[in-house]
Amino acid sequence: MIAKHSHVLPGGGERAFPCLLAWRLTSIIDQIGWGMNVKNRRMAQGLVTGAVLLGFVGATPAYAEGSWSSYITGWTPGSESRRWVDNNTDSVSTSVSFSGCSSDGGTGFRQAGLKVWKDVLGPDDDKGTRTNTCNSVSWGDLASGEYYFELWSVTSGGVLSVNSVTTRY
Ligand SMILES: [Ca+2]
Repeated sequence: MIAKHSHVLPGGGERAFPCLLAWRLTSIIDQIGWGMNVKNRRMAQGLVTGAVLLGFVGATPAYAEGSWSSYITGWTPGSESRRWVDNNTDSVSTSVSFSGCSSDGGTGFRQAGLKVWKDVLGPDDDKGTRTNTCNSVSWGDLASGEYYFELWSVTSGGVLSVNSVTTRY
């Protein structure tokens, strides 16, 4: 953990609802499916759970195991995002997408250097810096762990705002 600024973004919990619904349907099948043998009941549960999750996750892109969306106002180099936990249950590349970028320099927003850190005991693990030109940048399929990104640099000026930030992992 690197203790710098504490510009932690709000968010999270967006996946709780489909999981809860899938659990409810699974328990309903448990109640009405007592006549089935265990194997058929498991299969029915799996089909319903899969259908429910597909229906909701279909709205978020590329089958990522997780994502969160937020925004940035008044970040300076050193500002950090919220943390997210990647369980590495898929092979999705970790990415940070920006849209609606502005900075306080005379020539307007050009680019932001973003560094992803793995939050570990002791010095955090640097996963590399990518140049975001108000698009999407990726770090590849990262191992399981807790991550965040840090604003490393911004051009032009020194203060960054982004209307829409989406992190997928
Ligand atoms: Ca993943």
